[in-house]
Amino acid sequence: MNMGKYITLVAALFVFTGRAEYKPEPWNIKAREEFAAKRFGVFIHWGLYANYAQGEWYLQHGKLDESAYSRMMYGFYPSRFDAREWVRIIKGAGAKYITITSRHHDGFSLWPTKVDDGYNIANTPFKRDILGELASACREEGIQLNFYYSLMDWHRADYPAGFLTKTIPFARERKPDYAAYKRFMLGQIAELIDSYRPGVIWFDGEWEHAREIDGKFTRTLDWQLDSIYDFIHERRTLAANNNHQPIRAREDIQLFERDLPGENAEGFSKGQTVALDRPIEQCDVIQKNVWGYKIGEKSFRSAPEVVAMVVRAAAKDSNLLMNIGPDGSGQFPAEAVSAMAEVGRWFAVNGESVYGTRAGGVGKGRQVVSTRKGDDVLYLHFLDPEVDAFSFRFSGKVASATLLDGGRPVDAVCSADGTLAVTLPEAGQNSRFDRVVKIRVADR
Ligand code: JFZ
Repeated sequence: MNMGKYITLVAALFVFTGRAEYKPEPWNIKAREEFAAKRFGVFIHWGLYANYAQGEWYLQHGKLDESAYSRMMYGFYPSRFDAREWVRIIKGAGAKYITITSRHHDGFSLWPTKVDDGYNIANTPFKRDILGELASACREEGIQLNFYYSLMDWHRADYPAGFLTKTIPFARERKPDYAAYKRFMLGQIAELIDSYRPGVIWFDGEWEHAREIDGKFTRTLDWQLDSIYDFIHERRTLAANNNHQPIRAREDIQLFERDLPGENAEGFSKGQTVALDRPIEQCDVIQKNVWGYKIGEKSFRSAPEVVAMVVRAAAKDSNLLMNIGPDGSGQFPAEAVSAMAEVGRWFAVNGESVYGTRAGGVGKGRQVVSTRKGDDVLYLHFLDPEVDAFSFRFSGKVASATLLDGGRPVDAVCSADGTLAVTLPEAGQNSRFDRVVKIRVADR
């Protein structure tokens, strides 16, 4: 074969196998759009670590032995776990989906998986299929269920330990074998999708093998993520990865951890370009500084704070995934329950200004932000109790301007120079919650 023919053949093969350029299928585009329209979800970090009540990293932070830590499997009995009650609280908060840790870094699985070595819920005294019960409760209530899945694993001997996993005292002999570990992961992911039909598989932990070493971004393991994403997509499920890296073609959602596009508040999204063609999701915590329940952490976000976070995210075209860590009894911390109930009361009145909206495009820093529905409706969110008025460039015509809560008319005065001045009717009342003005734009 001459060289020219060879090159043509290779090129044809690339096109044929679809490797040249990835294009999401129509079901996938639709699923992304439906996911983005939800705007508000609740993250749940739960596993054996809930019993230690020191956060989800306690195996590593506490310098525990993996073999000592994992014995908690025989003491895991969350007697108050009630999936319906969780879903009632979450739905009542106004959230539209749940993302739960099917398996966190400690390697313990919250469902009776058949493909592991027995380190899962079936071998606890509790025995019940937590993900199964949650999936049924979500299906009954029309809430989407998604699964966090850790790529990094602190329990399995075949996992090729990176810089972090190596710090964990491990009694057995490590036999790094990524092919075997990947088979295990794909087996679990197939089980998760076939049994519980999640909307999204949400990965985390890639970063232990992709980070800066001596000032140079270095990958110490080839995770073969494209093939994992293809495996998930074949099963009509979305894939996301919390890796703080520029988004890959096959990743369906761009994740920001405790940051919003362009804010880099926690330093995680430094240098991250925003994907304009993908839904965005920001995750954050209600019990501060921790994802898994921590008994000594007394600081919780208030309801107005949670509402403001969802609204600021929506104003940047992003969802908010607010984490709650249930305790070892299976209950959400009381502070989270009462805050979420208050959040729900705000959403019951103001939800239309968040669900299914896009970034509004106008605003004033963190004080006033906006969302919109098409070109017909603009929602102004007054997030600062001290700010009751806002002017912005506006070339359209206002059909009506009302306070979403109660429907009273709002002063919205157009000037000849093309600005619209909006003043709240309740000026001076300093509500702790976001006050929303709904502006209907007239047909021109
Ligand atoms: C991870 C987990 O380690 C943590 O326990 C929690 O589950 C959170 C949602 O995700 O935290 C991260 C994720 C990414 C990086 C660091 C910590 N990273 O890219 O450096």
